[in-house]
Amino acid sequence: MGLNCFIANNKFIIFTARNFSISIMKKILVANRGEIALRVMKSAREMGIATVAVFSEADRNSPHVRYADEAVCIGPAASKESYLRGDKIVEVAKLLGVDGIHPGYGFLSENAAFAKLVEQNGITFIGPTPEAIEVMGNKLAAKEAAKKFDTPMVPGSEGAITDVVLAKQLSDGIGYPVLIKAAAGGGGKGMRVVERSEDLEEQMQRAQSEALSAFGDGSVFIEKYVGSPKHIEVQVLGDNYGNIVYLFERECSVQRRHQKVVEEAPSSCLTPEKRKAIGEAAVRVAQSCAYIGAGTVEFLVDEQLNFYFLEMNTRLQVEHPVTEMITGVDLVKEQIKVARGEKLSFTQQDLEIRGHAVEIRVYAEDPMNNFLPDIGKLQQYKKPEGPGIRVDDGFEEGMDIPIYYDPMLAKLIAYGKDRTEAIARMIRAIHDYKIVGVKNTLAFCEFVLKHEDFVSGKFDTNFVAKHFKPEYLKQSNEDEMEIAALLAGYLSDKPSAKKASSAKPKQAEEGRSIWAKKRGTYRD
Ligand code: MV4
Repeated sequence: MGLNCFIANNKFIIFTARNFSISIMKKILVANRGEIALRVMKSAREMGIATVAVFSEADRNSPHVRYADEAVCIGPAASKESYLRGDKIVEVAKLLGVDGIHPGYGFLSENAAFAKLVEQNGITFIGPTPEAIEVMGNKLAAKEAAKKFDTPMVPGSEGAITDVVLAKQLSDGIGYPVLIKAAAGGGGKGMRVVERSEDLEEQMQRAQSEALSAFGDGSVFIEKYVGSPKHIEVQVLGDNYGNIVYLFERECSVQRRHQKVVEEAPSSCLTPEKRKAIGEAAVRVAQSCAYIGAGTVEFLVDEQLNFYFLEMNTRLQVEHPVTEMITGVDLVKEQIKVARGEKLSFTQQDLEIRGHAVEIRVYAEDPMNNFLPDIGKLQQYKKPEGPGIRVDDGFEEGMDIPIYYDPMLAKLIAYGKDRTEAIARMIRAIHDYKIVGVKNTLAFCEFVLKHEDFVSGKFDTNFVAKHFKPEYLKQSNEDEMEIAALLAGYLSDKPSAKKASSAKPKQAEEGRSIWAKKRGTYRD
């Protein structure tokens, strides 16, 4: 163990003590399920690392259990009794001689106490330090840390605000509308828009009591409300030696009630200058908590392209594949390498954007019925394939979709030389995807991808609320049936003479970029 210091922005940072020697990582336990458990185990296997799966009674027949070298049942279906049982997971890890635990996303991934417990038991937590998780887990602490590193913030209160009179003075000064947010919140929970000075007192009291009952912490803060923002996040990666790089941004504005629907990289609204500025701001946020591993810094971007720090996610994110596709970096591999004490093998100058990637999340939900989660048997399941297509999933044909967990069935990722090609490949892949037995969001995603405001890049976080109506899908279903009927008639008259197009994927050019050093694992 040792202390490490470095100078950034004329500020002297002292790292908390961490193990600076290269540690051996022969066996990794993945404290998760579904697609992300598989995703992590694939990279581990490529690195010659053995894998341990943990699973609940509902997941006995899951692919992640079969894929792992060893698998242990840790409890009943309910997450609280299985995937959230950090104590049991550490017990299993010790029993099986595990060197590192990867938490995936959700479940225990941003639980500082779990990260601490893992390390206290002599096992490497494949993620940031408990201190970084803790600071960024509290929105106010996160803002305070980031502010010291010259991070642009939405105008608002300094810290928690309890006094209504002060809150009113401040809000009158900022100008309405303002937004009241819970310090312990996140993902949009406990937010309240206040349109007029007269409404402030009532809304603030409501926000405080809501926050108290939801998070056990009633502190709130106030920000100017940005009306039509884009949600842009930056992927960062830090090592134990003070090196932090950014792997560009992901555009995540297309979301429905704080659930992301379509993500892409890069964002089509940024200029190279803005991209550099937002990337460097993200690195400073990561520096503010001496970040180690893969993390994501979220920003709000307004219509004038001003960007403001929102929060930092101290985990690997669902949408990480789009970043992998455009940079050629395997983020899970880098997480493992950093966790075992290696220096980052590339610098900021080595990184560049190649092409464009789009991801859609396929949920087992019914978009025609207010996105009601659907469960049942996957009677037919056939994935799309072909140039530029990647599917990260955790289910197979014949499997039951359990009710206990997140309804995400799969992530479909399309890569192309540019945005137009990526979108065209995505629409083709949606058509080639066959999911029978469970209602899903494929048609909804197709609606988004074909919408002129999505195609032109003129969209913000209001896109779905503004444009989507369930009737549109009914209409398109009818259209498709009509087309199918017409086609059937046509085909019965004349035999089809369909030509298959076979566009060859472009070979990666040699250069000084990271593409020359590493092969993009998932490209084509
Ligand atoms: C905002 C905002 C407008 N103004 N803050 C929602 C989730 C949480 N992380 C922060 N969020 C927002 N904060 C100010 N000052 C609008 C949102 C917001 C939003 C942000 C990102 C993605 C989708 C969103 C949907 C609605 C509102």
